[in-house]
Amino acid sequence: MQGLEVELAGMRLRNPTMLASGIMGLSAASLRRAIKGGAGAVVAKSCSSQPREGNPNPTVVEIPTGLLNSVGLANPGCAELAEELGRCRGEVPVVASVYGFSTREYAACAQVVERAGVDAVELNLSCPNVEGTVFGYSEELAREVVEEVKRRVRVPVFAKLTADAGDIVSVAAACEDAGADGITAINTLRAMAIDVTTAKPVLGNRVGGLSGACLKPVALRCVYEIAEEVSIPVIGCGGVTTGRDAVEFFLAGARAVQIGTGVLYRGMSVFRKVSMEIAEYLEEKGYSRVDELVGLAHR
Ligand code: RRO
Repeated sequence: MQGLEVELAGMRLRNPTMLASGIMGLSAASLRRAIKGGAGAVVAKSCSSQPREGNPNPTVVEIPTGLLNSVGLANPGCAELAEELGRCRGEVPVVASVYGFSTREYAACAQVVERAGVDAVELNLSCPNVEGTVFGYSEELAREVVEEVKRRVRVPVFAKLTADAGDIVSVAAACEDAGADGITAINTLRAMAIDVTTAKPVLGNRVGGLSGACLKPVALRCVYEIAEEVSIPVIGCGGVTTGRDAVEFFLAGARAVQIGTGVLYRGMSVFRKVSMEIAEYLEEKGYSRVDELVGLAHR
């Protein structure tokens, strides 16, 4: 498809759709399915230095307005995941998502996945489901992590932030100042559901992260405001299901979009479908490249 190629922190993407972290991203086989489904890049499930089993079931529930998850960073540890990611190299950029309970752990995980040959690292500064510090709630802590990781790795580093932070725009600015190569906005929002029959929270962990179409207006606002403040690329994430959703994010200032819950709604070929819908929009409006849309809503 013509006009869909984009450049993101030095990486060339065949189209601006990316698999979001956490969705099917623990094995090379599932990442390959997303690539076959047309993704321009894939982000793996977040990993920590040690393996984690995650939270008690149920960890994923569908609610009328979207999806709630409290997975709890279940992963085999960065060394094992890195091996898997090494098997996906080649066709499209592969991004590892790393998590740390300390600045040092973020940096160590980033080094492990870089050695496996990933094309970029996304720092998960915003997981809603793990006990401990959420580094993305604080400008100082986010800055510290980004600075340390940038000292240790050469691949592009993206910071994934949350609107649960008091001021996501200031956190994004601190990340840029610390050397981040891009901002991913946003992670899921802390949320819950209660079963009125049992009078208990539905998720095993009580509270989880909300994703899906209902997130789009919040994510779009964040991308719009962050894009006003920073000059590094912004990647939109939250409620992208159709090409029109993606176009809204480009107009707000995003250079690419990540799709997570949308995979559940439209299958693994959602990336190809969304790309085709973006191409149709470009043609309908007389644009030749998706880049031409980036930030137009700021005029
Ligand atoms: O694993 C999870 O529970 C999880 C993570 Br790490 C995250 O960043 N966002 C989310 O909604 N769930």
